Amino acid sequence: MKRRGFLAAAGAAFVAGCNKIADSSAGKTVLDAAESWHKGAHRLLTNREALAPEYPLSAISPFFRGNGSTDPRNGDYPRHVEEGFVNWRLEVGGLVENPLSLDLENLRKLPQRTQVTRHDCVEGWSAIGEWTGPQLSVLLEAAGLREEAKFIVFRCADNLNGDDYYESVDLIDAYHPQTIIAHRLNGEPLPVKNGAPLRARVERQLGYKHAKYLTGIELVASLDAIGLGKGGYWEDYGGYQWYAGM
Ligand SMILES: Nc1nc2c(c(=O)[nH]1)N[C@H]1C(S)=C(S)[C@@H](COP(=O)(O)O)O[C@H]1N2
Ligand SMILES: [Mo]
Repeated sequence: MKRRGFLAAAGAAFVAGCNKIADSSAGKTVLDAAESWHKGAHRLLTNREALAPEYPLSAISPFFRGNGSTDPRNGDYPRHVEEGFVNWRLEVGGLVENPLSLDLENLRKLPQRTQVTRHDCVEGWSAIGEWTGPQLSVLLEAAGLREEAKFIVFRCADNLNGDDYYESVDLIDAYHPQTIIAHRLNGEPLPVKNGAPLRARVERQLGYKHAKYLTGIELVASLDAIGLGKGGYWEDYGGYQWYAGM
């Protein structure tokens, strides 16, 4: 999709959001309508395409802590660690024309973006790190979005209390130039504690949106059928807001 096409798509999504409010008498709950309005209002009041601040190398934190899952022990993950992630795959699927199954070599051969950014966790800590990887937009262009696609769901390998971690963003954040699938932190392959071998960086959003241990990127029309329906692990189980923009 060309940039212009994307802006048009975002505009269409906003109009669709307004239509939802108009339809509220026809079965939509008032809360649904309010949420649509809220998402639409963010698009009008803030420039969602603005870049997050980037920092000089000298600002990099000496230690980038790990948070949440830092050493997954479930499923095949420990085997992948032992193998050096040579058999890791990132699946791009759902509402796409050409599903992709990419290994780390495929991802490293794509054009790369490197950015020094600050990570802010709602628990009250921040860290600055240098992240490298292909832009998510490049993967989405390769896969080709179907018209119904409205959200990106990040699927993760780590299991927390019975549910694998998952997160989601809309297409504005998905196509944001600083949204990358990072495989390096501070010039080294991602450490396990920070999401090896792949994690999302969504720089305009709070820490919990930056899904680690990425196995899949799924295009969906609605978040209703994902987890408990609020769009992410912490949204479903911790009461966090879906929109975590800064
Ligand atoms: N798969 C997965 N992704 C995750 C988490 C997690 O537990 N599992 N924790 C989130 C939270 S709350 C934060 S603050 C960041 C922490 O990233 P870090 O471990 O690199 O500091 O990852 C986010 N992404
Ligand atoms: Mo966090």
